[in-house]
Amino acid sequence: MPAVPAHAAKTTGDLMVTHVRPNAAGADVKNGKQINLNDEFFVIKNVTKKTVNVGGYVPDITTNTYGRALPAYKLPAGATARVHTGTGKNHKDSKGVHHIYRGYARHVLPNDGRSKTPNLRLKKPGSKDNNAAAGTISSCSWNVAANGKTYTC
Ligand SMILES: [Ca+2]
Ligand SMILES: [Ca+2]
Repeated sequence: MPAVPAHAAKTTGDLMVTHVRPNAAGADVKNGKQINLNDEFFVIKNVTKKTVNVGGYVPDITTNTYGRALPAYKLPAGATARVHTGTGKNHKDSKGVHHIYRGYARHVLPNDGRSKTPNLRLKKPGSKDNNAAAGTISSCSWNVAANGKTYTC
């Protein structure tokens, strides 16, 4: 058996939050404009043996109420998707990683996660973005996130 990390990601549902990059590489703001939004992301994995439509799942960032449900996207069995903060066309890249875009015009994941635990909850479709636990299937916590660094949940 491979060693299991002390804080291994887990889920009680079909999707699991496995990684997060809370702090996009480089500056978040340039000339008063929020930039590099798509280098801020979290990673979800379909832990089932069937395709799951991620549409409607609610990523609830526990320090704000910007939460919008994920767009419809069919994530194959066992596949992983980066869920980007900014705008783009949802797709699968040449390495087999899926990319889903949330369409914000600003960064939404706190670079400093010390004020809350967890920092991100993934909730079942129909759940509220109310910074509370109801509907949570998987979650992620971090501390002070370095520029462009990806963390394991
Ligand atoms: Ca951020
Ligand atoms: Ca929230």
